[in-house]
Amino acid sequence: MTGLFITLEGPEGAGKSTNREYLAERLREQGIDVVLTREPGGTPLAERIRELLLAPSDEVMDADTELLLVFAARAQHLASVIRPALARGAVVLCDRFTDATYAYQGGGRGLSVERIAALEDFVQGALRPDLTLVFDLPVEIGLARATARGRLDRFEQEGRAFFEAVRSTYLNRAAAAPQRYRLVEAARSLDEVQASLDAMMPDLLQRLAERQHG
Ligand code: Z5A
Repeated sequence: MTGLFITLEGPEGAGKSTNREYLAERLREQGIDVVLTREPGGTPLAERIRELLLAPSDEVMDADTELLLVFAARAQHLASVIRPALARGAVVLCDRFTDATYAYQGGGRGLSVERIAALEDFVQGALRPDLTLVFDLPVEIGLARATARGRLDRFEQEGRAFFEAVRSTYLNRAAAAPQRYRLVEAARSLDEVQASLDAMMPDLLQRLAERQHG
């Protein structure tokens, strides 16, 4: 694997999608092969699983069903998109990955870390992101941004305690492994957020060069 695997994480409305595009542009300006993708989804089959996960429904989805669907989509995404891109030396920018599983199914739904970790090992083997940018902001700001966009998906209909648990899981994971995570204060203006991403660019380029040249 000579590429670099970068994931963007954080609660709803934190600006992951907006800034994913911005980062991809900055990297492409340097002539870098960038693959932009997202989870759940990223392949036609995984996008169909995403629809099942996000659609509000009268039938309550069991938390284990939700967990298995997330990892089923991830297995397909890894096999079809992420592993081939990393093998050819691309930078993969992925909007959410397994940290979201720890945050939503672990923190939000209360499933055990051990159960999630067992599936992580089974589906991913040794593969973990090289770098994870955690876009952090107070829950009420993120929910206001998501609500302003219109109809809420199945996750966005959860209550405040769910989103506080999601946020604190992200913050705890980032604090526990500072070499892998970078916190981005996402409540600031878009210009300020993007200036902080620009400041990370030398580190990203150096990590990629080290990976590609051994
Ligand atoms: N999920 C899960 O449970 N388990 C898993 O393992 C995985 C996922 C992988 C779908 O994800 C759901 O799947 C997600 C968790 C679950 N739950 N939900 N809900 P998603 O990534 O598609 O959903 P999302 O996080 O809700 O996406 P989002 O709301 O689009 O958030 P975002 O991508 O971080 O934000 P954005 O689209 O870039 O920005 C939102 C709005 O805010 C938009 O109008 C922007 O113009 C605006 N914005 C962005 N930045 C700023 C700043 N700095 N200032 C002002 N306004 C801004």
